Amino acid sequence: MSENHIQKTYRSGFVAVIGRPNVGKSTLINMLLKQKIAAVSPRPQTTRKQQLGILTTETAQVIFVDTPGFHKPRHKLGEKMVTSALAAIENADTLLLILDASNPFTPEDELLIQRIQPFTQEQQKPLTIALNKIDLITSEKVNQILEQLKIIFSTANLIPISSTRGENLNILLDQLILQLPMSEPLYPEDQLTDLSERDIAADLIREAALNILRDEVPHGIAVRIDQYQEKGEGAAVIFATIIVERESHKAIVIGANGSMIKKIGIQARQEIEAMTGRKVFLNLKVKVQKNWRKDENLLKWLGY
Ligand SMILES: Nc1nc2c(ncn2[C@@H]2O[C@H](COP(=O)(O)OP(=O)(O)OP(=O)(O)O)[C@@H](O)[C@H]2O)c(=O)[nH]1
Ligand SMILES: [Mg+2]
Repeated sequence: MSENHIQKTYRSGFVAVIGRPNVGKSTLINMLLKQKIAAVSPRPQTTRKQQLGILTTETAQVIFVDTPGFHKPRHKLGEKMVTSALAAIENADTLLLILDASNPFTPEDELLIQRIQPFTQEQQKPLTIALNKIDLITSEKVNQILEQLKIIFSTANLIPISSTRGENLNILLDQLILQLPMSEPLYPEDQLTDLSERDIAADLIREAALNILRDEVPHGIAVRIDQYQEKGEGAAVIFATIIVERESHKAIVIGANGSMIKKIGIQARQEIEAMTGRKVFLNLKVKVQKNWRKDENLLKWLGY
């Protein structure tokens, strides 16, 4: 550990990154860490369980807790996702609420805002609100939303950002660090996340499926890693199963002459190679598990 880290002014703590599905929570964490650790997709409910993104600097260690998007659950998996987002709020030192500037006040946003009130008001947990995706709207519109937010949240820090363009991310980071308690780093300096490569690989395969498949199929997909063999420093062999809820979905995931699963495999392999820095051999198969999202045992078996 470097000298700086034992200084009395060092700060370290947990930032719960919360918001409705698809507002850009995981994108923001990947951008701040300058490394992709979390799956991201244009579809809601990409993140299914908590994941830490650990950013260590000379003055602070910021432990971002990526959470599943807050929504009204319709099955056991959804319930677990929402419970895990709420647990992150409870355990964090400070809260970072992400809103999508192109659609900032949906009923889901409002429900979440209500749910965090006891923490921000009674427990006085600091709240920062990042208005994300400002690249999608005019600066007049940004100012208008900020004015509205100031009325609702008189004490929160409000920061307009664009995660994909990297706009205002340093300002946001500096603000968050000020909210953290004085403490030595809580994790080793070189640790980026709490998930294993194996878990992240499963998420990257699901991410590829979310990106490539249309229709209703993607939400009913889970990925199970059957074998993850490292072949020295430079390579890994991965066998994985894509779990779907119906026979008809299996046919869609495989595609004509296996064209779809091939596409998913290529994209997933490239992402896993980028994440691990290893050459990856990826072997995918598809299996039907009816109603897995409602089955407690299957959910456990799949790591949820
Ligand atoms: N235009 C624009 N798109 C963004 C920005 N940040 C994220 N996105 C896009 O928004 C989509 C959702 O991003 P995610 O990071 O997966 O969102 P999330 O909040 O983690 O979603 P869940 O895990 O489903 O809760 C992706 O297509 C991102 O590329 C931004 O600043 N500008
Ligand atoms: Mg996410």
